[in-house]
Amino acid sequence: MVHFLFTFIKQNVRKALVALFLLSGTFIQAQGPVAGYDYLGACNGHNYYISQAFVFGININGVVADFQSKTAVPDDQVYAAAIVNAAENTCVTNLMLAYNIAHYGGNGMSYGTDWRNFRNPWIGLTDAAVENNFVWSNGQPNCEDFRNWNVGEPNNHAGTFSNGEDYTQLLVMMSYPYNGGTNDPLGKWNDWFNQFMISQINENLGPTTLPVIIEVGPADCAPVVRGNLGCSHGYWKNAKDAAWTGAGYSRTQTFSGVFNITNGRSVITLGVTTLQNALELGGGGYNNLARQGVAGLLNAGRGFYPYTVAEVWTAVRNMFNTGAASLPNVTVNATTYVGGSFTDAGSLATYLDQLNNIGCPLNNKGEVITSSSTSASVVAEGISLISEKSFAISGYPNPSKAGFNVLIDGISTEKSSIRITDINGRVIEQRSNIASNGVVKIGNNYRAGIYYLEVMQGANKKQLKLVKL
Ligand SMILES: [Ca+2]
Ligand SMILES: [Ca+2]
Ligand SMILES: [Ca+2]
Repeated sequence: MVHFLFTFIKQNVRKALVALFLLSGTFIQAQGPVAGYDYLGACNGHNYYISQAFVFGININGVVADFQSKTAVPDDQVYAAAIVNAAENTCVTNLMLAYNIAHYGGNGMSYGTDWRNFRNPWIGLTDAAVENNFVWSNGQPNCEDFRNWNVGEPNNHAGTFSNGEDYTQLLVMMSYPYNGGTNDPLGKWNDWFNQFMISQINENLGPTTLPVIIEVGPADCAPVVRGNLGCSHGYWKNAKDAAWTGAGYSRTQTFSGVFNITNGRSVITLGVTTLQNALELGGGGYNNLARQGVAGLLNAGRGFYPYTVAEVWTAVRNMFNTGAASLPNVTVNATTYVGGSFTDAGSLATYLDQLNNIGCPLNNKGEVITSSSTSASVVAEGISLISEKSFAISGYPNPSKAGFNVLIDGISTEKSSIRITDINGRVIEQRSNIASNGVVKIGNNYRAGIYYLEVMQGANKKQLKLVKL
C-alpha cells in the first residue's frame, strides 16, 4: 500500500496529496520509501530522512538534490534539516537516537569526542559563504534566534591540519569531560570539517564523512526574497519625497537615529546629520559609507535590492560602531557578489556602491518604471514591482511612542493582509481580510524597536519600516 502510494505520488503529486489528505486528515509529504534514504519520523508535521551514504560537508547539497530527484516533492520543500527551535532540535535528536539504536545497537550514541562517528549526522547550517556567519542552506532566516552549539563551538578548527569547518553536525554523543568538567553534548551542534584533513600529524582521525538529515516540509520561516536592482546615491539625493516615502524613510531623519550609530567617526554628528546630509557628503572611507549606506537602505526599503533592510542596517551600524561588518554573498542576474567580512569602511562602501548601481527601476517621481522592455524583463525576475503603483501604504506617526495608523491606499477593492516582523525577522503580528482605502491601527503594545510592516494585496506587496520609541 505504501509503495503503491509512493508510485502514485511520483505519477501525480497533486492528486496523491489530496488523496492522502482525505485518507489521513493531515498533510503528508514524501513519507514513502526513498531509495538510498531511511525514514526517521516526523516532527511538527515535517518528515525527516537520513541518507545511507556518508558524505563530506561540501557534498551535502548534492545529497539534497539527489533526494529531491527521487521524489515528487517541490525542491523548496526538501533541504538539509533546518532546526529552528528547541522543540524541533529535541525531536530530531530523539529520532536520530532511535535510528542509531536500531541500526548500530548500544545506546545509540557515539563515544564522547568521537566527532567523525556516523551517529553524528549533518544538518543544514553552514558558514561556507562567510566565515562565522552561519546560515541555513535553504535560505530561510534564523527567525527564532535558535542556535544549539556545543561548548566551545563553532571554532572553525583548522590549524595546520584541516581545510576548515564550515558545515554543522548534530551530536549524538555520550557525555565527556571537558575543560576539567563534564559536558553532555547530546543534541548539541559542532561545526565540522568540509572535506578532509590536510595532514594527520596532530590528529589520527581519518575520513570526515557523515550521513545527512533531510527535512521535508515547507520552510519554517520564509526564505529571504532578494531583488536584483539598486539606485545610486545620486538618484536618492535628488529623488522626490515620494520615492523616500515608498522606502519608509524621510530625508530629515537623522543618520545616527536611523542606524543606531554611537560612533560618528568625525563624519556624522550624532543627532544632527540627516539622511539627506549623509547623501551629500564628499570623500571616501566613512564619508562614502554614509552615502552608500543611505542609498542601500532606501533601495532595500523599496524591496528591489539584493540585501534586506535589516542586512544593510546591521552592516552600516556595525561598521560605524565597531569597525567591522559582514554581509552574505548574493547572486544577482547570475553574478555572485561576494560579501564576506569587512574591516574597513571604504571597502564596505565600495561594495555597496556596486550594488547601488546595478540598475534603478524608479523614475524621477519615485515611481517604478514598467514601460521599457529592458526594465520590464529585469523587474519580472525580481519581486512583484510591476504593479507596485496599484496601491500605496503609509504609517503615521512614525516614529511613534504609542501605536501607528497604517493607511492602505489602493485602487483595487481587493482585501489586504498585513504582517509585522521585528528586526530579526520574527513575525510579531498578522492580520488578514483588511479593507483597502482605510486605516488600521497597530503597535500600541509593541516594545521599543524597529519593525517591518508588509502589506499584501493579491500578488502585490509593499513594505514599510516602523520605529517604536
Ligand atoms: Ca525545520
Ligand atoms: Ca567555518
Ligand atoms: Ca568545531
